[in-house]
Amino acid sequence: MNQQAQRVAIGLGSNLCKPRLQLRTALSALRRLPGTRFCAVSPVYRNPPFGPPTQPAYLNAVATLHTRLPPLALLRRLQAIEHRQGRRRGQRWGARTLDLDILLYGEQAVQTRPLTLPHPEMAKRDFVLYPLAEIASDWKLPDGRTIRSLIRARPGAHLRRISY
Ligand code: ROI
Repeated sequence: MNQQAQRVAIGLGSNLCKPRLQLRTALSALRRLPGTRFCAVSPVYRNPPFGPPTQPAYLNAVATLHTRLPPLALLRRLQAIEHRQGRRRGQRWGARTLDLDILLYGEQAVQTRPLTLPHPEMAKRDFVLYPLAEIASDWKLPDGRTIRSLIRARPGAHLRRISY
């Protein structure tokens, strides 16, 4: 872990087993990651499922961290947190107790088998862009677009801000 700390954005999502509690527990786990300083967390948004509609509404939020963990080591840590909180990989796009996605890792573009950065779907997902814009609207993707500019064309009408 000898590299310089990088700013990263983590997307959190849950729609099973007390989602509010799932997010709070995951945030505590993020605060305890080694080589990592917790920076900010967005409000929580309740929103309908993207994908198959036959599942409960989601709670989503985004956290930012400064970490010395390299991308793959961070991914493994996040998967361990998901697993501890009962995540079992089943149906693609199915309901889940906890989803932790690395959205942005500095301004790096990474294309490896388990990890693509920026997260390939983030620019299409209001439930990622809206919370991220509340804590890091000036962050630039590797192609130069800011979060603020990505959100401009998106209504975000189905998102409802709630408290933790
Ligand atoms: N839909 C919403 N609203 N929020 C999510 O976090 C989420 N995660 C997913 C799928 C199933 C694609 N849909 C989602 O993985």
